[in-house]
Amino acid sequence: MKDIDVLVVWPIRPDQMAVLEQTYRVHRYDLASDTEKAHMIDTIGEQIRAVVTTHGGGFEKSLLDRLPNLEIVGCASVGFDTLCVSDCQARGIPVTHTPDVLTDDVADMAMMLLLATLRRMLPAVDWIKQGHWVAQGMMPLNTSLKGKTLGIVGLGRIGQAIASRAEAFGMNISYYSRAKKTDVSYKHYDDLMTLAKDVDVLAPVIPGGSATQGFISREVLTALGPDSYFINVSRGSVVDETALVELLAQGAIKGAGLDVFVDEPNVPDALLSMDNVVLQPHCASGTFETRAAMAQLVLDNLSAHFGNKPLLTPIQ
Ligand code: 8YV
Repeated sequence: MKDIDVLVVWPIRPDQMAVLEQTYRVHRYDLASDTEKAHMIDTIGEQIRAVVTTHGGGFEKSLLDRLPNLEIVGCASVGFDTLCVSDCQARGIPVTHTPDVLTDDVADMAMMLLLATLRRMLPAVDWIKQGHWVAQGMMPLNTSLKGKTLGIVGLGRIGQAIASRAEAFGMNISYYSRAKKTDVSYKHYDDLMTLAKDVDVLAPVIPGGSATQGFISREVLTALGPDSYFINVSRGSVVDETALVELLAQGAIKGAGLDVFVDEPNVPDALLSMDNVVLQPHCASGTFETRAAMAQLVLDNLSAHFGNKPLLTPIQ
């Protein structure tokens, strides 16, 4: 398959990149300057049969339109809000993503944010480092997970993995989705505002993109109340981030654990100085093991396509 031209818009893990380079004729669009990118597409755009990218690298229609013989896009992420999926599918080009292999790490991140936020782990570290323990004694009390209600918005694979973890910590689980799930016993809400009023912690676990832009609105956040928390491991775009920052600053929400933001890698300055938030740099799937599995899934999908076999994880 060395005669198959693959455009790398964003690289996957080094081990899998080595296999990609050994197997296909790889063009490193990611390493090219803007001038070199334009020349690359001008000269070999017609040869490109596959694209490899990630959520961070994305794949835009302007580039798709320059690849007349593209057959498949492999993306190393479960979310695909930065890819022109519908435009690809309109041309009969499948786009593959990486569900399931990252579910546990993302759910672990949600629990880490939950625990660190409610138990105020980072202020506790400062309590020691700043000498407060010596000078003032025990730090102020914080909040148990046990007995609290976690409201999950969108009970998909990752949402259900978070729910089962939270249950193990003694939390009650409620969820919002358009349709009630028949395979779970958690309390279902078909109204987001009512869920927000009833829970202690709200966690959206829904895809990014225009359909969910600002889905967790200022009104929903306000309905949470001053003793509640917000946890986000999905996409920054699903929440009114401006409202979230204001409500956190006002104490209208008690705290937040955030792995995703609207304008990554830029995080609102106000969040950087708050002691009631735990911030992570969109690294929920950022382990050696999971990123290797995601990268391998990209390779496996390309291999299936060019081997005329069914794709493993095409976006439907
Ligand atoms: C990655 C993600 O952190 O899979 C996704 O949708 O957001 C994460 O796995 C992301 O792909 C990094 O750019």
